[in-house]
Amino acid sequence: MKKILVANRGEIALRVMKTARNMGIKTVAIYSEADRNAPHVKFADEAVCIGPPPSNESYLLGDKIIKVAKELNVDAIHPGYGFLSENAEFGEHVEKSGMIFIGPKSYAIRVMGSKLAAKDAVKKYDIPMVPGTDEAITNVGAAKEIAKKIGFPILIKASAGGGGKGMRIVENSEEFEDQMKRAISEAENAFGDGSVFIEKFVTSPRHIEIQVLADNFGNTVYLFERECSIQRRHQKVVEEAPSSVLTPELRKQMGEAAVKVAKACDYVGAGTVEFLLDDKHNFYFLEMNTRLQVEHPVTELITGLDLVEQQINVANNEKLSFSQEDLKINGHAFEVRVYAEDPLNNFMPSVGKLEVYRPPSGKNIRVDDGFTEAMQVPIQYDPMLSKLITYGKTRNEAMQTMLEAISEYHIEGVSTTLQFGKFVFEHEAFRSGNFDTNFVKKYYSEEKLKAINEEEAKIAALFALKQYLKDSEKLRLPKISK
Ligand code: MV4
Repeated sequence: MKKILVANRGEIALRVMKTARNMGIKTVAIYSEADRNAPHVKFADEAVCIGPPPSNESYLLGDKIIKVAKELNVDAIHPGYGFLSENAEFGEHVEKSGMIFIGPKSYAIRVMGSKLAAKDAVKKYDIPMVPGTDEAITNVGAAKEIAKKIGFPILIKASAGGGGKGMRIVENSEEFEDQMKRAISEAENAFGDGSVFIEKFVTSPRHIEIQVLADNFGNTVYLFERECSIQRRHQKVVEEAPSSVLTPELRKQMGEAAVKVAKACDYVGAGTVEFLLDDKHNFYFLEMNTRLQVEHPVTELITGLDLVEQQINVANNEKLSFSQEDLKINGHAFEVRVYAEDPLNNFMPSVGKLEVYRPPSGKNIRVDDGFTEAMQVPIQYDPMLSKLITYGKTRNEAMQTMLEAISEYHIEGVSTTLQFGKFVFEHEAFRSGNFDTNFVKKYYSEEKLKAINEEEAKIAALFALKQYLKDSEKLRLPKISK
């Protein structure tokens, strides 16, 4: 592999290119007109503008991207996350055009893209699943009887959904028919596939996902878990590895279950198997994400592996150079996603110019970003500015480093979720490890954050005053009357 095109933008495009360059592989960037001056464009050995700002006229134009890649003699295409990364046809077209798609085979993408097909594929492997139906509901009356047996609340999920899209909670049997009708028509509209199924609603779960890695020779390993329960409306905000609640035994069980899920769909490359963990520490398979995920760095920090390097090696038809027994967890890592959103205004996207952009640096701090000072944050794309990642020998050390790194991260011109990250890392429930997916709903409010900010402003003012009073003696500054 001599040349890779990265079919993506922002921090992930840059992150993939950095590894490629370290491996002696040339890089090609594609970009939209909104991203002319973006770091991923400047970093790449070659860059091609593929269209106007809207994603469906640029980053989503699979065939155009393939054409560009062929013209530039590219050997492989890395899709990053989002955009074309879980588009089975795109992967197929890349391979048909004589290039390598750095990702799984289209079969795995298709199977896991349909929640019902995924359930069906893993059925024979004895993977724990939430009680529910495993076929598309055609008879609402019969489904209602099943729901009564399972017990309310139940959740209606769209087979073509995922990541929280197309889900509906039903509290009692009276509202069942109505909710079911809505769910089916919503799924039809959103995905062009009205297949829905029902599951028992696990009320306060943790969201734990397992990173897996597989080569073309039947070797599949798990790279342990990421705890992703701190999320807001299915948008993850803080992730960590390892989880503070898994015992070594449970870790092994979940890891081995994840490997079976990967095998069930002939998985090749880096993938993630999502589980719910209930309050009694029962785990249930939810879905598999067939891409490199945003939060992959926390896994890299605790395993010492470069996941993009592993993806490239596997795509190059190399065998994994290690086995499960070689893998050990070393230390603890956190990630805070820094979005250009205002946590004091319902997390509204806050676009504008990055008047000041100074990320922290130092030992045990990693910042994956795709922005520099004075850049405009485009409105067309995901508002994530960067990922702030910290490492420590222990969870406490990594938490402490995160709080320091947040306070050293200077961004002006747009509002960011950094102060929301600080709120999480100062919260007793988070610090003790005693939290679930309801953390944000349960503990966060704009009023609380405002109160913390005001309290801090008061303390800062008092410190300044104390210092002034001290200095005014020495420096003969004007005295403040008390
Ligand atoms: C669930 C669930 C509880 N019970 N399924 C969310 C993302 C997608 N992967 C599936 N998700 C969930 N599925 C059952 N049977 C809880 C989640 C879930 C969640 C639900 C509501 C609000 C926040 C959530 C965060 C993580 C997972």
